[in-house]
Amino acid sequence: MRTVDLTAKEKLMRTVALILFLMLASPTWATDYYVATNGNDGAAGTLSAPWRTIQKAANSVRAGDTVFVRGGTYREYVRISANGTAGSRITFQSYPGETAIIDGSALSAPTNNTFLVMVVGDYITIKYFEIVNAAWISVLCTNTATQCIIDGNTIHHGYLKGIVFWQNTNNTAQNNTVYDMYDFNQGGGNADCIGTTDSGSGHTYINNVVHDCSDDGLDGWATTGNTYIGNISYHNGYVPFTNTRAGDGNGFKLGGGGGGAHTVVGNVAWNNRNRGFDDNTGINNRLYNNTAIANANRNYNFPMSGAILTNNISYNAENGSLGGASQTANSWNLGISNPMFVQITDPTKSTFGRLQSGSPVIDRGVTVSGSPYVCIGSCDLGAYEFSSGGSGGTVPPAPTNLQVR
Ligand SMILES: [Ca+2]
Ligand SMILES: [Ca+2]
Repeated sequence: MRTVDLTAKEKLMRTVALILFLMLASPTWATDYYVATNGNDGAAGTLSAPWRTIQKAANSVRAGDTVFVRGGTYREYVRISANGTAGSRITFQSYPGETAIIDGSALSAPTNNTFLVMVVGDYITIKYFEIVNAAWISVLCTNTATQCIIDGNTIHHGYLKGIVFWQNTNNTAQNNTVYDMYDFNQGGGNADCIGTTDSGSGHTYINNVVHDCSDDGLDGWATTGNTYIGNISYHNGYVPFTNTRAGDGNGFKLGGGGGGAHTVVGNVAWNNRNRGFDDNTGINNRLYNNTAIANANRNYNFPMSGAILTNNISYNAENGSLGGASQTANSWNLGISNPMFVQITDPTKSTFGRLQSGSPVIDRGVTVSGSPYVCIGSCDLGAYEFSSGGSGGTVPPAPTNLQVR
């Protein structure tokens, strides 16, 4: 009996092992494809025989696939309608160490849309591209797209908005640099660096740097429940790279069209033409540990109900109405007029907006339950926790793919 028992157990274990092996070894069919400026759309799409157009790749991919685009300039509209899944995203990216440029100049307008890069499908990632000279919106995730991730791109010199999430939910823009958007024959009034339109909710904006767009830096108009973490927004609202007045000029516009209830943590608004952070009629916005400096028409403006402002810094400009806001441990509540920044003249340097060691805002904040801001000791005010070595403030998301650039 003992021998029989052991054999049965052994068989069972072997069966389990076989099932596990089959599960682990089961192919996902994920394929890497390649596009190059010297490629051919009739080729196989491999590294040695790449395609010529990104659109050919977009027409060919399935869930789990990655498209690597070699360095060089691609003058084409890109429309991505394939769908990834939660576990098998479809990724389009510059080939490691190279930069693929999607250039909208010298293109004849397509018949159905003028969005330079248009994502229609779900679970699509677009990363490490340079996207320039769009005749309308540079990158759009449409109303049929969800779980879009726009990551690490440089988007500039476009006509309307740089990145738009349109009538949809749960899309992400992170680590992008967006600048020089200007709708010159609309007076500059609609060219946000990063915007939304019509409706939507639950979008996430992390660690983007946006500047010199003729309307707003980050505009959450008509959307609710977005999260803004660690973004820098500056010198918006002017004809790009001038001081000539153009559109609205808010660093962060947090309402309008029924929008609001955004969570805004660890961001910097500097030198915008209008407000640094503005509710724009949005209610229930929450702002923790942000820094607003020298915005020309008020740093913070929150007359609407339900706003919560905690641990924020305002410097070198007045605030507007804060009549609707619950306020705790902000620099103006504590009577701190000079937070003692390392420097506030060059936002391209990592010292921008950081605190000197003797700053009076160090350890003066309160703990905010649920805030993604990381405090060292007691919480400081503003976007960057003072540290002589540790890591505090808003912690960037872990890289999903390492790349040498
Ligand atoms: Ca706007
Ligand atoms: Ca601290």
